[in-house]
Amino acid sequence: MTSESAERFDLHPHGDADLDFFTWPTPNGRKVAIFLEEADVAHNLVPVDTTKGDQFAPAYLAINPNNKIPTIVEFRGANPLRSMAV
Ligand SMILES: N[C@@H](CCC(=O)N[C@@H](CS)C(=O)NCC(=O)O)C(=O)O
Repeated sequence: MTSESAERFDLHPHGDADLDFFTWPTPNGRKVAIFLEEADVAHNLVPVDTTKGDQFAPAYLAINPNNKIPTIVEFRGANPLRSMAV
C-alpha cells in the first residue's frame, strides 16, 4: 500500500530548482541531504515515505526501479538525468 502522495512522483520538476531530490530521513537519505546542503546545491525535496511503501509506487519505480531512496533527477531540457544510487 502506498501513501496518497504517490502520484507526486511523476517525472517533472517539483519546484524551481533543476534538481529533484527524492528522499526520506533514513541514514542513506540524510547523508545525501547533508551533502546537497553543504555543497549549496539547489534542489526540490520530494518526500518518499518508505514507512508507507512509497518506494513501491509505480511512478516512483519508473524513476528508480531499485525501490530505494535517495534518488536524484536532474532536468536538462527534455532529457532528465537520473542518479539512482547516490
Ligand atoms: N545508496 C544505495 C542504498 C539505498 C538504500 O538502501 N536505501 C534504503 C533506505 S536507507 C531504502 O530505500 N529502503 C527501502 C526499501 O528497500 O524498500 C542505493 O541507492 O541503492
